[in-house]
Amino acid sequence: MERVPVETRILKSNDDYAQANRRLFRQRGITAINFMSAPGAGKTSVLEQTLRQLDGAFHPAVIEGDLYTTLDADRIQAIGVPAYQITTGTCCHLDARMISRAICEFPLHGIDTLCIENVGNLVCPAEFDLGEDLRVMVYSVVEGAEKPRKYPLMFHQSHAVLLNKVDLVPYAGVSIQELEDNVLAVNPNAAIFPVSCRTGQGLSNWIDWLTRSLDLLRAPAVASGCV
Ligand SMILES: Nc1nc2c(ncn2[C@@H]2O[C@H](COP(=O)(O)OP(=O)(O)OP(=O)(O)O)[C@@H](O)[C@H]2O)c(=O)[nH]1
Ligand SMILES: [Mg+2]
Repeated sequence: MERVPVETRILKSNDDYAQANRRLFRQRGITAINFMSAPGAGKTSVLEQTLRQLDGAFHPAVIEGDLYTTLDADRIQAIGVPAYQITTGTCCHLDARMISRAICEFPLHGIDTLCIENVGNLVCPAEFDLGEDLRVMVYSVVEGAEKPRKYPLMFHQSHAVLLNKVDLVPYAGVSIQELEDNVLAVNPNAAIFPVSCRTGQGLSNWIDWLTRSLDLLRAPAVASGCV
């Protein structure tokens, strides 16, 4: 009898659900974006700022992932964007099956951009394809410049890395140049944006990049999903 490692089987099953999600998103003309970070790096703050500033050409909705509360979905609904909360209990990441269930219950009619905020965790979320088109990592600069080398997977997997909380650089004493070099060492293709959700610094560059990426992904010629 062939022995299949449990982790391999879990990821294979996840990939099947992710492919089904991806097909469904394509059919409905939805671009899905997976926002990942360690707890508290600023995913919901980035979403609040981004959704406020995306122009009316986009029709977004948000799926929130958290262990227990609906606090983040409440924040998104408060700015007038539809939001659905997945509470994972003890599970430290979202998986494609959770997204598959959520999109059965959460009407996506008229939605063309689905933002998914993953559970706060610097490691596990990056291992699970959700069927998304874009992966965006939010990193709090106060955590230090060396983390991309210590925890490379999420940095490596992400199309864009937002270096958030740059307003705190004077207090944290972290070098943004060293941090950017370390991100590029594990992911030379990453689009990197030093930003502050507190002061608004750098957000327009990020929004421009996101808008261009969404336009490209919506164009039929790049229906393969690569940016
Ligand atoms: N100084 C500063 N604080 C920020 C910035 N962005 C977010 N914060 C604060 O950081 C804390 C966490 O922000 P959230 O947006 O909730 O972070 P999150 O990644 O969604 O957190 P979880 O969903 O719990 O993982 C909040 O107190 C925010 O006000 C920033 O650019 N500068
Ligand atoms: Mg959050």
